[in-house]
Amino acid sequence: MTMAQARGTTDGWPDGTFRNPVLPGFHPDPSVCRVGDDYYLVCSSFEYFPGVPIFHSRDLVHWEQIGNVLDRPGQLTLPPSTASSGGVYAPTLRHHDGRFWLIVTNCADGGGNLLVTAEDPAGPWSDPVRLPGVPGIDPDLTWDDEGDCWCTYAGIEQVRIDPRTGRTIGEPRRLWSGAPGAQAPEAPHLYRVGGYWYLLIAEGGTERGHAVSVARATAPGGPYEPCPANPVLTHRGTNRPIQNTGHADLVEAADGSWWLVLLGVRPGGGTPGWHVLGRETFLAPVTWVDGWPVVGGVEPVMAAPPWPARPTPQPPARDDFDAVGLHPRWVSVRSRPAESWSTTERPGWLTLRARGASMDERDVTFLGRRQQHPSCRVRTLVDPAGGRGGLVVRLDERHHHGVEVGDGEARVLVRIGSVLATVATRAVPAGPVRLRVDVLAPAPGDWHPGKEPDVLRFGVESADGTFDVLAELDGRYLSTEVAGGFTGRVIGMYAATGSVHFDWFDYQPEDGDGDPTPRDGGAI
Ligand code: 6LW
Repeated sequence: MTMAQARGTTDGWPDGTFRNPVLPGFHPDPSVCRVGDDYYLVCSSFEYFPGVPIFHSRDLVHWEQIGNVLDRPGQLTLPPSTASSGGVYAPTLRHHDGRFWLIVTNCADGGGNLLVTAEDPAGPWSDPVRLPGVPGIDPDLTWDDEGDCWCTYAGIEQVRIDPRTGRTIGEPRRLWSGAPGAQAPEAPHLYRVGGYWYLLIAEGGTERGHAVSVARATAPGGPYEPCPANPVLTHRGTNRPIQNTGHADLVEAADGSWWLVLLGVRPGGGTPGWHVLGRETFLAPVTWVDGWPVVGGVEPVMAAPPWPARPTPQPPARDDFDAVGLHPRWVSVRSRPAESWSTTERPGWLTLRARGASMDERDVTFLGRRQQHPSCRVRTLVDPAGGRGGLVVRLDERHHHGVEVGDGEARVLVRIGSVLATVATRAVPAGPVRLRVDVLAPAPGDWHPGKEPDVLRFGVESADGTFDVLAELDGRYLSTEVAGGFTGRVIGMYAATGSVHFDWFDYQPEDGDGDPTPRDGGAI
């Protein structure tokens, strides 16, 4: 038994291990910072509103969402012209001078790089300071010993900025572009560790060739010396279950140990492999050897950190919509106008008022949450009340499957690229109807070259729980390899016409063995 396993019996780590990903589901481009014993982490959010989900942890493994950094229109505008996978890319979160600082790119029209600050990471965050002089994506923030603030961004380039006004000072300079010939040097983060400035970057693109490389210098502006062991992390060309590893951020834990948070994916099915949950956040230990970081692997089960587990509160499986406000995990596409939703029109119910007439429309009224588990069961009780709406699994406007009710009928609608089909219908009684989707990952070892990554069963549930499956669909069409882009599946409710009411929404993770008990004892 290892030390970690011995500790596991007493400090809450099951078997002395933790499970990766630490933030499952569409949570890419993680950036992390520590303040005392508290860790905070943010992710990209693209076309979803509110933007930039922020999480808190006391052990780097268990994370609780405490808000969204860009949670009001004055901070984040995603006009209808915003394409899916446009919008909010790759934030950097830092704590400096008693405040939290977040810099991020809004790739939508009229967006650009912006900076917000907060005393409390749960918010409120300030109105944005714009940085028109900082071109490109993936901005990083760091301060040198003189107090000068440096913004480093994809390319890899750097410019000094005044973070209070957003003005640039001097000209941008090129720092490094990673391995000769490698595509997409991006996601830079710059750290002072001992006598060196370390520049951590991603390269190879965010797909199977993704990698993390590092260079160091004695001043933030360089010259940079590449690590002889680059890339310090990549899973390219391997058969590991976690692929596309890259876009990392480094953090020193309170005990002096070092860790990376990074994005990776879990492709499923046959060849070429389809990942359906988006790019997820993983945790990996780091040691320092001869002045360079060495990553201790990114695997589904990892040795527990050398401190007690501190599980964080998680939302319950069921959202009853009894509160006036919404949990921060709920996201809409591009905007959430106040007149498009209500929890008070019919108290105890969520009312969605239609704008765009289907999930194909960029202004559809939609409220969803990330699919975070390979297998899960999602249900909602919906009263169409003369309108039309339902339960949908969304990748983007061109890739979504759902079951909706209206006019006394339930129907399963499938959108795959330019093809839209109603694949099943059945009559339903007037009044509230339970809609359900089961997502089922294949059993381990169930593989052939054309095997789907998962199947989705859509249908109607009766009050005794009997599931009338109207359609069973191949999940590959709701994967990133088919749809393209940077996001992952989001499952939720929508209104296509009228005002549609939802009494509750259940998201129940299921283990591969069919046991509906979530692995973290109730946490979703
Ligand atoms: C992000 C870039 C990347 O800006 O993907 O994986 C882009 N890395 O750094 C979108 O998330």
